[in-house]
Amino acid sequence: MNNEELTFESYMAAETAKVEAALARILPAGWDVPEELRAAMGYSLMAGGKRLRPLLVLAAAEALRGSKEAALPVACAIEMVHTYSLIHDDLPAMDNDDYRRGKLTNHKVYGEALAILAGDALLTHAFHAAAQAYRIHGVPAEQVLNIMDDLAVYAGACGMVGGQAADMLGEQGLTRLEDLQYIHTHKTSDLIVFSLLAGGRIAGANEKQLQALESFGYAIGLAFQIQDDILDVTGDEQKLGKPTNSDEKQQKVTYPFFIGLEASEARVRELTLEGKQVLLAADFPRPERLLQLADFLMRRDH
Ligand code: GRG
Repeated sequence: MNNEELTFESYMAAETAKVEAALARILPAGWDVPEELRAAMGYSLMAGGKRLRPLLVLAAAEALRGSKEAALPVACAIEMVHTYSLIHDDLPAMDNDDYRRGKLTNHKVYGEALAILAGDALLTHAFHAAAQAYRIHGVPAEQVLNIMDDLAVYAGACGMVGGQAADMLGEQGLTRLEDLQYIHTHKTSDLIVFSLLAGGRIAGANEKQLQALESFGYAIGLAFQIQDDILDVTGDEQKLGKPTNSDEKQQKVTYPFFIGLEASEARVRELTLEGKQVLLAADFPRPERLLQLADFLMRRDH
């Protein structure tokens, strides 16, 4: 059976397995890495998670009939960056969380210093991983350079790190929905947009196609984060083994805090629809998996 004939569930299972296998090979056994550092990196990288960002890289490449094999190194790179951000976010200096994905957080197992280094190593190794799109799969060097440039920008000071800083600095007095939206855009949507652009670039997307992927990404990225805010209020984090304190939940300034739960749910549906319409208007040869992923994110319960 070829890929297009698989049900969405089988497609997701097959793509996730491909990503997991590639991630498991990311630090070859022969490389001279201190054993504890290797273990700390692998502990969080291989701890499950939805693998959403890699799946978006692969689906964007597929939407433009690009090679998913060639997209795989970049899919791994973005998951490494995402994993580093989670490790650092859980540290005592930031969110001070004991559990992530139902397991003890990295610093709870390896100590703070090694957790910081594991995050640093995942971030820097991500650029090496992305380079394999050129070295092994022959993606043109210019495309890979653009992907690496995007990665630095979308994950860095004007992207995810900037969003995290704004979140931290505004923690005491966030009073406007626009400010929350700024945080969501950078902290969450930027890596989603990067993933879509990277898949598009691997497939040789033109400027118009990249613009459509970007608009789609910002729409589903915000929908994804509002859904996260909704799940925060409705308490599904407990399913992941993360104990939540009900006072903490009520105090959190999230989307439902500003516009209420029902309006937030409606916004998730609207944004998903908007994103899908942009993609359909762009006339990609195989947009089906991206459209299905958008619906999947809207319906998710964790
Ligand atoms: C420390 C530089 C730095 C950044 C941290 C990712 C992040 C930024 C903070 C984590 C907290 C949070 C709610 C971020 C918003 C993005 C988000 C919803 C992350 C969780 O992503 P999922 O749901 O996680 O894809 P899994 O576990 O499925 O990979």
